[in-house]
This record gives sequence, C-alpha cells and structure tokens, in this order.
Amino acid sequence: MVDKQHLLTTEQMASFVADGYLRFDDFIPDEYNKAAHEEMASGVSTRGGGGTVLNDVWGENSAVGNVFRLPKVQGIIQSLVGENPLYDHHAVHIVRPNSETGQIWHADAIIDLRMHFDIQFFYFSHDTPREMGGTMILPGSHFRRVCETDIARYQNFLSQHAVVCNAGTLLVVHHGMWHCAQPNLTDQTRYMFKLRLNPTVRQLKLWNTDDLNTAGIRGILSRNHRWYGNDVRLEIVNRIKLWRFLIGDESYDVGYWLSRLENMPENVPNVAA
Ligand SMILES: O=C(O)CCC(=O)C(=O)O
Ligand SMILES: [Fe+2]
Repeated sequence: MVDKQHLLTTEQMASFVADGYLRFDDFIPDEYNKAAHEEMASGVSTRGGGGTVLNDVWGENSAVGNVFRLPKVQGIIQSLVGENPLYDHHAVHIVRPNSETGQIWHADAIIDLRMHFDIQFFYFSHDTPREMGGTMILPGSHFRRVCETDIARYQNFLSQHAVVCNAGTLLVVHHGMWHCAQPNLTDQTRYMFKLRLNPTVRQLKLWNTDDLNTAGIRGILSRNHRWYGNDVRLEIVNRIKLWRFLIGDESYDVGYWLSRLENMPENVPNVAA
C-alpha cells in the first residue's frame, strides 16, 4: 500500500467522476521522461499480455515501468483501481512529423457496461505544444458509451480540451472518455504512452477519504461542460450513480435529483381495512 499522502483526495475523485479525467501537469521528473522517451523510440517490451498483474509487466530496468512505479503514480492507480490492478494493454501512440490530419473522434473499447471502470493513462514524456497536437479529449463524455468510432462524424465540440503540456504531464481518464489524436505540424515525432488498467477489487473508497464529507463535492458533481446542452441533468444523475457506488452510500444525492426517481407512486399504500 502506498503512503496515504500519495492517494487522491475526495475532491479529486469527484472531479474524476464529473469530468472523466484528472490532469497532472509537470508531474513526472525529467530524468524519467528522458529515459521513457528513449524507450518509446526504441520499443517498450512487456512480460506478459492482457490480464497480467501490473507489477509483473515491466522489468526493473524498464523506463516506462519506473514511471508507473513512482509512489505518486501508484497513489493514483490505487485510488482508482486498487492496489493490484491488471494490465490490459499499452500503446506507444506516434504521430509522425508533418501529419496534417489527426484521428477521428472515438472512444476505446467499450464492451463492459458495468459500473466498474477501467482507467487509461495518457503520459506525455516530452513537451507537447499545440502545433504538435496533444490528445483532444471531451470532458464529461465518459458516460456516453459509444461504440468506437460512432462519433467520427463530429469535428469539434464546445469545451473540448487539447492536452497541450510540458514534458512529464500525466492524464488519467475513465475508459469511456471520447478522444482523438491531433495533427502534428512540427518536424518532430510526437509520442504519447497509453496504459489501460482493469480493477480487481470493488472500487469502494480506495482513495484518501479523510475529506469525504467536504462541502464542495455537490458543486463538483454538478459541473456543466456545456456541449450536452440541457442534458446536463442526465449527466448529473449519471455522476450521482457512480458517486454512490464509490462511496457505498445508496442514499447520496445532489439536491433531489436521484431521490425523485426513487419514489414509488405505483405502490399501493398498506392501509388497514
Ligand atoms: O495519440 C493520441 O493522442 C490518442 C491515441 C488514442 O486514440 C488512444 O490512446 O486510444
Ligand atoms: Fe483511442
């Protein structure tokens, strides 16, 4: 178990539930980034495929392994998917120099509709200015379980977020997040390391819950990313359901959103004759 100081806070968890991601800028130290960049260019090897315990996947000398073994990265992993998640897959995502087209909008494999969620790390080992792309994500899209490229006809969304960042930036996203690689107009290759992990334990209060009852949570869960218009109400309900699951409290509500649906007017009152 990683030291508690490295675990996520309740506010960060609520942000993950509302936005579908957390972003950690300038998070990984430079020497790790340089080594990981080199390893990505020459090839990252793993010991075992999908379903291997994460801790067994990378040898001691693996630069990428060292990044994910950092206590503060372990803290993110343990908070979201527990201490011993399974490695699902990784990919070194490359956008070649002078690529004028990006990827189409998509969500990665969504074949599991359980409340349990996988996480995906997007790790940027080198500076990624806008002209190099960055990955475009759509905050708040993770509950819209689209199948792969169903959303490919869209070009741009209100409130889309381009991950323009310095070396050492790490994103962790819910597996439902809509995203796409961007064009790379520089003469350098753009690398992004993606790692998907599966939970092996019930995702129940795995983070640092010292601030569980902090006042700001309802406000965070009510965020409006605007691209879905009035459907923000549906999104708030989706978030309450996930928050209930994470904190193990089926009575939690933000205002009267979900409780309203739990009235049972169809029940015949038990009136004595
Ligand atoms: O290269 C990127 O920025 C995004 C790659 C991608 O679609 C993915 O990680 O599934
Ligand atoms: Fe993808």
